Amino acid sequence: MDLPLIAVLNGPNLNMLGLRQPEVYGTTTLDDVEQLCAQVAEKLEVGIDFRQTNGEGELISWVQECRGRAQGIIINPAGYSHTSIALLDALLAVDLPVIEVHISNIHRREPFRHHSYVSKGALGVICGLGVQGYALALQAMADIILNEDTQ
Ligand code: CA2
Repeated sequence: MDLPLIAVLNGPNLNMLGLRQPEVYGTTTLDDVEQLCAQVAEKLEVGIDFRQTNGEGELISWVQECRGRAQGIIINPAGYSHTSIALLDALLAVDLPVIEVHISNIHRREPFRHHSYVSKGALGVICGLGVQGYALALQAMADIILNEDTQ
């Protein structure tokens, strides 16, 4: 039988992870994050579809494609968190559980990062725990999906 699928979507500039600004985002690359997610997913017995894009439209299309295909969405919308009502609308329309992840603690940073439009469409938000936030989000999402019938 097919494993439940969790989409792990990453927004603009996260392809730079580990290559610039290590004082803010650490030294782990996005490839390392994908490997970490794959390891955690294997243990949890869920599948993942891990992607990154710099385009707002592409990110929105990927959210729409999750309908009927994935059971949950983990998203680090990066800069679009703070600007994109269109991304929020897509997440609300897809009607799947959403967990928002930020590597840094957006509330300790510049005021313009303190508000996320995406958070209104998220069941939960993890921020400030580094790339480990992705592993924690996967654990929480697997729990939500696998126990859906009993909630
Ligand atoms: O902390 C996070 O995960 C953020 O979503 C990262 C975004 C930022 O706009 C959000 O406010 C918080 C930035 C992603 C760009 O990441 C880079 C990593 C290394 C070098 C340059 C950018």
